Amino acid sequence: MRALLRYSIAITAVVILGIYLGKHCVDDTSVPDASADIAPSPASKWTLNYLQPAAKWTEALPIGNGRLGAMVFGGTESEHLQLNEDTLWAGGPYDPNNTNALSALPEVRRLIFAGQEDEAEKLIAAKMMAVPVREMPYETVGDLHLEFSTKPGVSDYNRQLDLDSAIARVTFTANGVSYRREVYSTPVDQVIVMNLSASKPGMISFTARMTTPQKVSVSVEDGHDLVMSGTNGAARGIAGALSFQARVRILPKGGRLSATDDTITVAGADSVTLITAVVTSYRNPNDVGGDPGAIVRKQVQEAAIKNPATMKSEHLAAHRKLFRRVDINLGETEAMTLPTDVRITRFADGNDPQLAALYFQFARYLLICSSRPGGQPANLQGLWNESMTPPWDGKYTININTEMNYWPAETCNLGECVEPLTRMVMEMQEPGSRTARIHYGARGWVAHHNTDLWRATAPVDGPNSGIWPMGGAWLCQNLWEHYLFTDDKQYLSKIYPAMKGAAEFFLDTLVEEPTHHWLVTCPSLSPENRHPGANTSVTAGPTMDMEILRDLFSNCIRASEILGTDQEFAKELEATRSRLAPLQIGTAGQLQEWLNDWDLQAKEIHHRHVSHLYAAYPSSQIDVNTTPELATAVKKSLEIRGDKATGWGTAWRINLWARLHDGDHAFEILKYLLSPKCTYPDLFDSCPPFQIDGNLGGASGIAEMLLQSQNDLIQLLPALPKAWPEGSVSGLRARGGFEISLSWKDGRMISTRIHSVSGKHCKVRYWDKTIALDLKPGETRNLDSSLSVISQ
Ligand code: FUC
Repeated sequence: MRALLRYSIAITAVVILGIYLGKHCVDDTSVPDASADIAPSPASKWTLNYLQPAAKWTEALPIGNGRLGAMVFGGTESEHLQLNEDTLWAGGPYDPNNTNALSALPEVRRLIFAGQEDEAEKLIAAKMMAVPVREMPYETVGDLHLEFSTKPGVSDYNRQLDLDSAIARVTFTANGVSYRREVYSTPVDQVIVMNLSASKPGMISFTARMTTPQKVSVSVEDGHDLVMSGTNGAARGIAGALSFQARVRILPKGGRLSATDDTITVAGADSVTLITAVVTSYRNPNDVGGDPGAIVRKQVQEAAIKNPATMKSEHLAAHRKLFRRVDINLGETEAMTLPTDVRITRFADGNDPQLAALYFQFARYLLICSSRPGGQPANLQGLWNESMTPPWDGKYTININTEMNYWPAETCNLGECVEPLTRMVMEMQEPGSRTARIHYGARGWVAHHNTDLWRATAPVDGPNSGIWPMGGAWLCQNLWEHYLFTDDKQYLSKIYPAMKGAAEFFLDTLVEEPTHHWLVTCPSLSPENRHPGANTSVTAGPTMDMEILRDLFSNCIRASEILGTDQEFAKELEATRSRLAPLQIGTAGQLQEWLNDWDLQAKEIHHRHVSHLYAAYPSSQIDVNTTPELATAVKKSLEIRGDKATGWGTAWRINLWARLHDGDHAFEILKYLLSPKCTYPDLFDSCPPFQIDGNLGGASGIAEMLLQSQNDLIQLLPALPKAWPEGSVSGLRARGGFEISLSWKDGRMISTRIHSVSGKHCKVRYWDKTIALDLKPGETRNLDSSLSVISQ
C-alpha cells in the first residue's frame, strides 16, 4: 500500500510534468542517445505503467514495427523478449481444395431445402471440406533471454509502455545503481533496438541466449552476434517450406565480451545496445525463396553503424506520423496515477474516464505496430504470439475477427494500415477462384471463414463454422470503406476487380429457395450459430449473407458508375439484388437471423456473434435516421442477445449501441470490455484467450460514440454517454474525405472543426440541427454548438 502511495505521488508529479511538457514542447524527436540518459521518462497520459515485471505473457508489453514484434517482460534479474515475425507461419504454399465437393453440392442443397440440414451437414463433412481440414498456424520465432547478475534488493521499479513513442521502458535501482532499459522495434531500420544503461560505469553484466520451440541451430558469429537459423514447422501434412534467421548483435560500451557456442556474456559494461533482426524466406504466397541470412546480416550491420540518436529519432518520427494524428480527452481524474493493471480492476467504478481514452489509443498503437504497409495484416493476435499452436491457429478468421481488426483504421485516421489487408485480398483472388471453380463450378472467387499466410480459401474446420462462402465478400466491404473515407479513385480501380470477382461468384451460385422464390446462398450458415431447425448451423440464406451481398452488389454498381465501366454487369447485379431474401422482422419484434423465425428458440440465445446485425454495424443499411423501424428491430435483437460476450462480441455490441445512438448503453458495455473479464493486465483483449479484435473493435466503438458519418451525414456526438460530460477529440475521419475535431462541455458540443482532406460537400448534424457545407480540399471550417459557421 505504501509502495502504491509512493508511486501515486511520483506519478502525479510526472503526469503533471508530462501534461506540461505535452503542452509546451511539441516534439522531442531530437532526443540524445538513450544509453547516456538514465533518468526515468516522465509518464505521459499515453503510458501503460506497472510496479512489477511481467509474471506471464499477458502482463508483458507489446512492441512492433508492423512486421517484427516482441513482448517485453522487463525483469530485474533477467530480461525476456518473446519474438514474432509476421511471415513465420507453419507449412508452405498448398492447395486445400476438395475435388469431391462439386458433385455433392446438388444433394446438399436438396437436403437443406427439404429441412434435413443435419443430413446436409454430414454430407458436407464427408465431401466438401478442405484437405487438410485445418489451415496453417502462425508461429513464434522464439525468445531472447538476458540473465543479469543483479541480485535482489531492487527498489523504485517501474515498467512502462509509452504509446506515443512506441518504446517499452524499465527503470529500477539496485544496490545504489539506477538501471534503465529501453526497447523499440523500428519500422525505419527493421530491427528491434534494446538499450541498457546504468548510473555508474561498469555495472552492466549479463549472459544472452536464445531459445525456441522451432527446429533451429544457434551459434555465435564474430564474438558479438547470436545467430539462430531454422526452418518453420510442418502442420497437418503440409511440410514446412520456410527458412528463417534471427540475429542479435551485442554492442557494449566498456566491459568485456566473451562467448560459448551459443551464448554471449557481457561483463562490466557501462551501457549496451542490442540490435535484433528476424526475417523469413517468405516473399509472397507462392514464393518462399528469400535469403533471410543475407537480409538480417545487412539489417544488423546497417543499424549497428547508424548513429543511435538518429535511429531513435527516425523511429519516433515514423511512429508519431500516425499515432499523433488523433488526440482524445474524455476527462482526467486521480485514477490516472494508479498502475494500469489496478485501473483495469476499477474502471467499472466509473471514476477513470481517461482509461477509456488510453484503451482507445492503445488500440491505435496496436494497429500501427501490427499492420504497416508492406507487412502482413493483423491476425487474431495482431503480431504477438508465444506459441507454435496458438488459439485458433492465430489465423485470419474472416467471419468477423479480421474485419473487426480494421474497423478503427478509417475512423481513427490510420488509413495506411489497411494496405496489408488490401494486398491480402488481392492475393486471395487467385486461390479463391480455384475454390470457386473446384467446389462450386462458379466464376469469380470465394473465401470461407478463415485464411492464412498462404491465402487458403476452401471451407475449413467443420461444416458448422466452415461452410460459409462470405469471407471474401465481407473483406471487400472493408476495402470499399477505405475508398469511402479517402475518395481515392485510383484505389477504387485497384480493388474493383476483387469486388467484381466476389460478386460474380454469387451470380453463379445463388439459388431460389422453394417457399418465396427469393435468391439465397446455399449451403451457408449464420456464423457459428446453430439454429433450432436441426441443431446445426448449416442453412440457406441467413440474414447476414443477404446483407453482405446487398452491400457488395451496391458497391459494385456504384463503382461501375464512378469508374465508367461494366454497365451490363451492373444491371445484372441490380436485377439480382432485387431478388435477394429481404430483411424480416420476427414475432418478438427482432430482426430475424435466419429465413425462418427461429431466433427465440435458438439454443444459444446469447450467442457471441451478432451476424444479422451487420446491417446496422459495420454496414449502414439499417440506420436510426433512414430506417427507424428496422433500427428498432435491431435494438430488440440486441436486447435478446444481451450485453456480455467474448471480448470481440462485446466490442461489436458497443458499436451497435452507438449506431442506435444510445451512448449510455454503449458505455455500460464498455465497462465490461474494460474489466478483467475481457482485458488482461497489459490491456490486451481477452476473448478469452487473447485476441486483438476486441481491442480494435472497442476503439472503433468509442469512435462511433463520438462521431458517425454513414449515409452521407456527419453526426457529431451521436452517442455521448453521461459518463463523459466534458472532453475533446481531434483528428477523427469521416466518410467523404473529412477530418473532424470537436470539444464538448456539460454533455453539449461547444466547438467543431471540419477539415477537408479531399472532400467537397458534406452535411453535418448535431442533435436536431443539420447544415450543408461546401469545402475545397485543404479548407477548414469551425462550427459552434448552434452549428453556425464561426470562422473559415
Ligand atoms: C470465431 C469466433 C470464436 C473465435 C474465433 C477465432 O470463430 O466464433 O469465438 O473468436 O473466431
